[in-house]
Amino acid sequence: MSENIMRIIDLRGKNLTRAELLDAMPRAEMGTSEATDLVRPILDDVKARGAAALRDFGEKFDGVRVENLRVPVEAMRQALEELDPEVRSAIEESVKRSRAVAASQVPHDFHTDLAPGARVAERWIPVQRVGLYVPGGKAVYPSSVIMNAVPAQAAGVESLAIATPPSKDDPQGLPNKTILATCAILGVDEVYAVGGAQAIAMFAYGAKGSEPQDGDVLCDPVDKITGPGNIFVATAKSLVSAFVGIDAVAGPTEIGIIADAQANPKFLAADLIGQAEHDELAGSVLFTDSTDIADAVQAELLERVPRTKHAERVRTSLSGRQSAIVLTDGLDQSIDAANAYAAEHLEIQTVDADAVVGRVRNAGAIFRGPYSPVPLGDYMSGSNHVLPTGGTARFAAGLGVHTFMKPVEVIEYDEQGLKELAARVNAFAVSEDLPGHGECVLTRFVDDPYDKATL
Ligand code: HSO
Ligand code: ZN
Repeated sequence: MSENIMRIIDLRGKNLTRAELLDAMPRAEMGTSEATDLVRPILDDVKARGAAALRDFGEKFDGVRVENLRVPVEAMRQALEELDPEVRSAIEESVKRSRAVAASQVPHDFHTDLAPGARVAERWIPVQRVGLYVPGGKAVYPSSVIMNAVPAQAAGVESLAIATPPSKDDPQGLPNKTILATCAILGVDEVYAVGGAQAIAMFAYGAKGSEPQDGDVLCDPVDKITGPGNIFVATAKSLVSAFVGIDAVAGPTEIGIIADAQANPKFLAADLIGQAEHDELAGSVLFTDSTDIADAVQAELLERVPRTKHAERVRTSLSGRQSAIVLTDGLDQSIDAANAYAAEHLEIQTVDADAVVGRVRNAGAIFRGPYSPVPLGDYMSGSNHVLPTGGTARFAAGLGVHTFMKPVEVIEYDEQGLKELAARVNAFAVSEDLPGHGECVLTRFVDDPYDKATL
């Protein structure tokens, strides 16, 4: 018999502390990078020379010098016309479901009345202008355009720009056609054929034009940048994050699955492979208290991995140290281990799935039951597939309408409301040796706030 593909982490009979449990959970070790030294000059050059620098970097890194950095709306319309009808129908269904969920996600303004004339309100205000980066190259994911653009639109973001690398196979360097068609479906008409760190610079600083077709300004600066990208894009995002908003910088994608003896090993094996297909570093972790299931899944993997298209990538990923079958004493320990791992995606394939869902504390998104597999969420469930990786689901949430909005409190006190608190605000201020603070309040009620005798 050939050797099993996934390693086993056996937690049975071990009563681990939280720290030990965290330590036992598999994860890839990320190398450090020298990208900063390469990225900083790109940012500076785009800041200084705008579109001229963008054209130079496109030529250098993408192998094509693009005249029309701003993609003509006509090119997007045409890409949509030429799109395979089946793919078009898939994209449209995905957009429809994502829009429905996003619409119910829009947070409501509210207020709290604390006393007569004393109210604190909260207003949710959309970010005004957002830049969305869409990678090119091997991993072109129109689904990620949907996942970023739909919540931004639902939030009421006024202007949304997309940047994606030019393709050197196109005579004008137009970006990937499915991406352009998706932009047309989404109604996004500000799209730039600009990739890499230079695209992030363009969003962060804006870019002045350098050719007549650019006008004076090619691109206005944005308030927040979202979207995935390679190490250079990620480094550029973190460098500009001092003055422009960014979403989280994602690590390799992951799946955790909690399964009991009743789960279907074919489903489990397929779902582990589906995640591993993304990347040699993708993490796939199965938590189970059933050795029969563990054995059956290993057998399924031996059968299936050689038959899937990206067999080598999948094998590398599943046999890497970031992937494992975690054997537990029972459902309780499976749940504890899954909470410690804090998977980006967590599938629950157990008899009483709802009871398990209720006990999950840490996961980017929870896929409940055998008919809610992760790829459904990747493409079309209506949920968002931009989720916290690397254990950050312990404190972070996935992308949503909230990503593109800010809650702002409005303090609404009237004379009566303030008067009731005047003496106590003053006392607090004096205790912090900031009497000028107290005088702001007192001056509204007494003739001479500096004369302590009159207070
Ligand atoms: N599973 C990926 C998203 C994706 N899958 C896009 C296919 N296309 C990270 O959540
Ligand atoms: Zn995926």
